[in-house]
Amino acid sequence: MAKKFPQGFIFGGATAAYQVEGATCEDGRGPCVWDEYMNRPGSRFQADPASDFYHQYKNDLQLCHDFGVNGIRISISWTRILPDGEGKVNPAGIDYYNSLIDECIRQGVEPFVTLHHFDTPLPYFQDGHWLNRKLIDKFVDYAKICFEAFGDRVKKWATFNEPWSIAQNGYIAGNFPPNETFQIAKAIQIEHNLMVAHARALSLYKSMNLPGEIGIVHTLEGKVPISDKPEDRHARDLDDAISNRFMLDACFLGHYSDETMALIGEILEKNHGTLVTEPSDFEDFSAAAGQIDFLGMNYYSSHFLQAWDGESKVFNNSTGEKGTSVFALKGIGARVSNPDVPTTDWDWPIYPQGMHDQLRRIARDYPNYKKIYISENGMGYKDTFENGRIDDTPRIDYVSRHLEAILQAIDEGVNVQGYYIWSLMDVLSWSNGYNKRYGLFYVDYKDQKRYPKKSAYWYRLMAQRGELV
Ligand code: BGP
Repeated sequence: MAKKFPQGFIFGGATAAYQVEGATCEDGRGPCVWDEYMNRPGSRFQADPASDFYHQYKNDLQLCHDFGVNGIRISISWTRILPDGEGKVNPAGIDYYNSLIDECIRQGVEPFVTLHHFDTPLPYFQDGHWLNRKLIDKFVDYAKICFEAFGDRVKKWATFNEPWSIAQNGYIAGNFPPNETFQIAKAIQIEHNLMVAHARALSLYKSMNLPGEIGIVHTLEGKVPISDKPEDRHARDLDDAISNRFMLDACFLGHYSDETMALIGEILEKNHGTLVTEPSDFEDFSAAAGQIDFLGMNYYSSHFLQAWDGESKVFNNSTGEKGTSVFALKGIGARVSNPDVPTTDWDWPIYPQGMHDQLRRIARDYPNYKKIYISENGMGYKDTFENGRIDDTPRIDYVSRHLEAILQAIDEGVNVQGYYIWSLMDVLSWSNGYNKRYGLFYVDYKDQKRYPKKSAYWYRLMAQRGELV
């Protein structure tokens, strides 16, 4: 198999505003849902200063430049731009992102900008979050301000990061605010509402004739039946429908297929829920599906599914104590361990084949997809820091096996044009804090100094040669 990446392939690094910026109270930024959440008594960690990217972005972009990282995923903090979520624009917020974007360009590091990476303004979160359709209009208004302010220089936009994580983690697994559990119908409604907001922002962007492209970032979790039994295969189909297929249909078909709705309907029935849609939603879907420029695909892991007819039960391993996770959902299935597949300390199966299979699946089921960027992939690891050296060989192994899976899919005709490692530098992990590190660059949180890990040197060599090394 060819080890060369296609011409122009992006070797990027990914970040997200809330996980790297810190400075949550500086320069007029308003509160987002996570500020209130992390500041509750008993919270295990805080978002200040995180990786202090708000002040250190020039150093980080210099590191990108020096290490061959030619693309960076950043997100815009909605409440830096609009402290109340709507109304008066905060000039300091616009200034910050202008400087950041200009510095990216100056260093030859192309910015890939996500409008919403989990950090909904606090007042909207308190007013029903994405269950409240009012938020759809608010999001589109905010998107317009960003397109107008930065759209001359930003050439890659994503509307949302991982709608499924907002829905699943907040309303099923309970490890994101509002910490609800097993509200499966609410999660499906949120997915739908987010797809409407995505579609409307995307069409707005297209109507503005700006010189860039726009898509969405989905986390595509591989779903594999643990056996060939029909009931395990059906559990796989159900989990795939709620996690992946429902939203991919909205984004790329412009409607929910009958097969998808049969699976979603079965899940809703078993959980005594309904989905509320409006006829105009499907006009919005269809208009956006005809114009979407790319899929941003985040891939970390796959799940092995077994039939499950019990009640829902979940235990989130958020400390890295291997082997403690539990995940079984009523009307869907149980995610079980596969003894042949290794896992990270946080129980995420390491399964590059799943990435290849998801890439092939996009090309097969959504042939209008145009192109894919791998917008996140990487390994959470408890790095050890010894005299300024960080030997993260397991991470290099993880990433290189996933890049091999990508190259295989490219070889088979899937159009993948870039890879953004999660993460550029060590960052705040939403529900795991600071001991789960992902970065190419180690952050010493005591003084915010950066240290290239072994993986950073490896990544640079690969980027220089344009081939897997
Ligand atoms: C994705 C998010 C990222 C990042 C990553 C790693 O779901 O888009 O923001 O956090 O996962 O997840 P975690 O930090 O939970 O290990």
